[in-house]
Amino acid sequence: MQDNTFPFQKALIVGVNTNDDDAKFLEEVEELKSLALACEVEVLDVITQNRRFPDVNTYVGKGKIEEIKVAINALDIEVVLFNDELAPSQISNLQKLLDIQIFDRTYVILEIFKRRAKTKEAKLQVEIASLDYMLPRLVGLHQGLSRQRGTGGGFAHGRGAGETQLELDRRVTTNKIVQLREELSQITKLRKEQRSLRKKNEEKVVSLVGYTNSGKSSTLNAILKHSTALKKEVFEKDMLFATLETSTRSIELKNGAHFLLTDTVGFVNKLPHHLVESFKSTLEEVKESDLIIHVVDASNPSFIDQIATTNKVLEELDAKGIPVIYAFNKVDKVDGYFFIPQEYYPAITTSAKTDEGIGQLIKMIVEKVFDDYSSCTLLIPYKDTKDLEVIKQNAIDYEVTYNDEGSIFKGKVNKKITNIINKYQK
Ligand SMILES: Nc1nc2c(ncn2[C@@H]2O[C@H](COP(=O)(O)OP(=O)(O)OP(=O)(O)O)[C@@H](O)[C@H]2O)c(=O)[nH]1
Ligand SMILES: [Mg+2]
Repeated sequence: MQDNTFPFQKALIVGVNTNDDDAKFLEEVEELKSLALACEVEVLDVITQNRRFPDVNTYVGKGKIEEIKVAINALDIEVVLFNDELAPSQISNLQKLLDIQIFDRTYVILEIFKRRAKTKEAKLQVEIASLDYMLPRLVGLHQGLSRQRGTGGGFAHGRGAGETQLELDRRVTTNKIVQLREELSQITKLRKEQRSLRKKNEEKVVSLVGYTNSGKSSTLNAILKHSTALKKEVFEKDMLFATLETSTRSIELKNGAHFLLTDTVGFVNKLPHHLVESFKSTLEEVKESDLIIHVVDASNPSFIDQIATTNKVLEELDAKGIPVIYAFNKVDKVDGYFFIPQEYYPAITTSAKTDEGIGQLIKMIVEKVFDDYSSCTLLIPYKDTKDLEVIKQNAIDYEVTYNDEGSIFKGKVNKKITNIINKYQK
């Protein structure tokens, strides 16, 4: 009998461990559990199999299929989650064999993105990614969703997902993707225009990237506290994919330095390729940054793998070659001293929570981003005060004193105003 009082769908995870690194595999399974929980799906059991490759037809071997069937019956399982992206044929084979809703890791991640997307752009991106993913899988999903039991929580929750997928045939889906892409490209164009405007203003752009939940949004908020500009904090929360849209804040420091700081969507292990593709336009900002701050959760035992995952996605985005500073965040949660592995230099330990290292991080950002500024001492006669204003706008770390002849300016100045500076060199 169906238990309608249980708000979460009851799930079983099935995973194939293809490498020797058991700890990494188990971490991945744990992560899938949290991803599922974010979709109101509770994992009651995990069945794993060590194999060199997943089975091409059924992901796991025949014997395991029987084991899964037993577990489904014993635990009253409503949905089976597979730890990898399944091929369309695997979905439809498994669907026939298990006669239950089945979803793969990609689907779960897409589902979370769907739930979290707020802006028009994010919604479009997620929808395109979902349709791209579903197009070759319509048959298998169709079979599975026709059996939907409609409990309170879970994947079927109030979304009418079943009906819409039933109705979708390949042609309709393809047309829809074309139409959504067109809509997205209009928004992307607007973004591009905004970016080129910023370029014209020669604003420096710094982007925060990193694994989901590492503290990117919190780091942005912590840096904002050091800014003299108006503050509007970004959303931070202890959940996977709290941030789906990039948001940019202007940071203005007491020393005159100002730059734009962009918060971005987090990355995750096996981030679906379709998502990376459709989020590319949002992540274009990263590609055009002057500097990337790679935020790492230093308190997470898998931080090295998480760095590798993030760097892989950055590579996919063609964002390699941009200078990177690693911020090993959440050091307040680390017992004892945190040693930064040398290969990640330049790097710093931070805590967005306690503000530890944030001042130093800002200093490193300024040094890196304003490395085309040069130190000078200038004497500007009082009749040329207008020029002094221009110089101050293009300077950092400066001080102005006054004597009988005029204002004495000492500081670092942007080379682009060399012609003005040259007039007043002491
Ligand atoms: N103890 C501690 N917690 C932190 C620190 N930085 C962030 N957190 C917490 O970690 C959780 C995730 O922080 P976010 O800033 O939302 O992380 P994010 O990288 O933006 O995550 P996504 O947007 O989901 O990718 C929140 O609960 C934060 O309060 C830190 O330095 N120390
Ligand atoms: Mg965030």
